[in-house]
Amino acid sequence: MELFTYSLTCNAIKVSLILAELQIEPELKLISLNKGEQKRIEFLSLNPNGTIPVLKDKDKVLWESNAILFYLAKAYNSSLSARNFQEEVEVMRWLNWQASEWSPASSGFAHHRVMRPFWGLASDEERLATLDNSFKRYAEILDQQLSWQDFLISDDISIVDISVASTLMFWREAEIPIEGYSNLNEWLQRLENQLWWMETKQNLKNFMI
Ligand SMILES: N[C@@H](CCC(=O)N[C@@H](CS)C(=O)NCC(=O)O)C(=O)O
Repeated sequence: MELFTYSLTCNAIKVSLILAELQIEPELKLISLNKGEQKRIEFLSLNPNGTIPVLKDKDKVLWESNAILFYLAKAYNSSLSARNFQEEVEVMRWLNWQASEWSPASSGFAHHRVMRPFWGLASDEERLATLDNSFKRYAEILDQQLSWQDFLISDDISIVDISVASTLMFWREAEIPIEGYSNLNEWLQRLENQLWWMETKQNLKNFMI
């Protein structure tokens, strides 16, 4: 298995988290986004969108991080998959929400406060100032969903939790305003207590050295 990735971004983090949970170590192909390697012709033949992550598993080439989560969980018979039709519908709903609403509202914090400084670029304070309101709107939805169960689609972890929590991996470093959302905080703590979460976080810290 080969993973074309740039470890620090939230969509890449999703895939690293599930691979750590499944205890699969793919061959890592680093695509340096700051050098524009994702727009090179060889890479575009794998993903015409020119974005990471891309997973190659035998003859299967997959882009779109949520589809990669779905594929890995199913292909490797993971308990992170939906267990019945009702859960499948929930997985579909929350993965779409993650991509269309939550990611735009939450990924900018780590981008501006972790990734850009890592590349030696200034964070865009004006852009950051605009993020708070939309973040609050969607954090409230998450907090509400987590008021009656431990994880987003049930009391067990699923790929939805990995997908949604990926933008919060650096919540402390990126000063993401999660205080005040007690259910969300407890959920994140439950995820942070998982060995595969800790291992992924440590790998990211090593990447930044
Ligand atoms: N919807 C895609 C988004 C992929 C995406 O935008 N990846 C970012 C990193 S998180 C990227 O490669 N950006 C580089 C670029 O757009 O040139 C997914 O979930 O995989």
